[in-house]
Amino acid sequence: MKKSLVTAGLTALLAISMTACSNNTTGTTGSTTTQPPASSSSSTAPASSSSTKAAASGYSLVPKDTNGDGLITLGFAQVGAESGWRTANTQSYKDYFVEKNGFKLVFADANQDADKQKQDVRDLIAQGVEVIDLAPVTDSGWEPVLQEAKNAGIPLIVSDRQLSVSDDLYLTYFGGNMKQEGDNAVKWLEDYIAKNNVTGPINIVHLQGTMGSTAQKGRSQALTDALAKHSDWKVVYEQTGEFTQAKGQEVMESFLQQNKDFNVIYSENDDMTYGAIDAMKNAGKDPKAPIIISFDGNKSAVQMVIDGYIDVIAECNPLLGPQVGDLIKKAKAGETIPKITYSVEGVIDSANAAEKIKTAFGS
Ligand code: GZL
Repeated sequence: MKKSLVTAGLTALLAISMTACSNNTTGTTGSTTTQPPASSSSSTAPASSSSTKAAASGYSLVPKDTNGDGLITLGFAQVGAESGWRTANTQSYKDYFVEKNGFKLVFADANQDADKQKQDVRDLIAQGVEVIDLAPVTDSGWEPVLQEAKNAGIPLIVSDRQLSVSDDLYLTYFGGNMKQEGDNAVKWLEDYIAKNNVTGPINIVHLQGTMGSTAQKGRSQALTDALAKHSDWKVVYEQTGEFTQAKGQEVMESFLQQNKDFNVIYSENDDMTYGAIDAMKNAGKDPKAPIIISFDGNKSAVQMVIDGYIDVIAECNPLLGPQVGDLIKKAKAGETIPKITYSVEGVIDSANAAEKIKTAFGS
């Protein structure tokens, strides 16, 4: 039971005996895991999908070996290198898209700059790659560039984060369902509160990811929906930490200077969570006092669940390379390709962290 949350009926007793309690951080919450442990940390996680025949979506381009070198040249327009998730995602592409698997990789790093990324895709088109995979920094303003790729006859796949564009501008999407990830995290908190008879206000510090990315929009929407459902939940601070550890620490430091009460941190990725924990430590605050909700599932974050710092991680699988490669091969062979395929993802808490750390990605 986290020190900063009190339960109904035992409030007075707990207040007296709290100092004597062992620091049992997540207590019996493990049984509140609200999702069956998913295997999403492996790159072969099953996925849910809504099948739409390519032709029906008004998109008929498929990958072809146009230069006859016996390989499919993939141009990968990556977000940047902002987080442990991103590093693992990039590595999964560099490991998979090699000649022995029938591919050649051309890699572009947008350094988290949405405008640069649009130029990156135009450069890949100019280089004549045979298929493009776009992991978009943010989800808007892409129609012209996608149309240029279509006009050039280069099939385009969207991965990791979705786009707000019509179906006839891309071949398929593969990645996480970010709203579902947020709903998974919210459900875990609701179950924790019920199971531990927590009363009193739930004061939430909300560290948002890169604004305008569907990772941030989906995870933030889940919290917005929860606030509408629970009148005693309140966001006492909301800032973007841009999915980086440094910025996450910086925004948490500025919040702590306000000396406001809080008992939950809802942090939209592990790297910002690390920064927030460092900020609490540097300010002389007990980082194990609040409930900490994080996203992704880096190995070091799973270890922090085991050590009682993080209470729950909503999984987000970065190991997309092999599954994107499989979709490309199926499309090339003329098979029906689902328009959307989501990774199946659950939550990691004290109940399954010891098992999950065995296959957790990254360091
Ligand atoms: C999610 C991905 C997000 C991760 C962050 O699919 O786009 O971007 O949650 C990463 O760690 O920076």
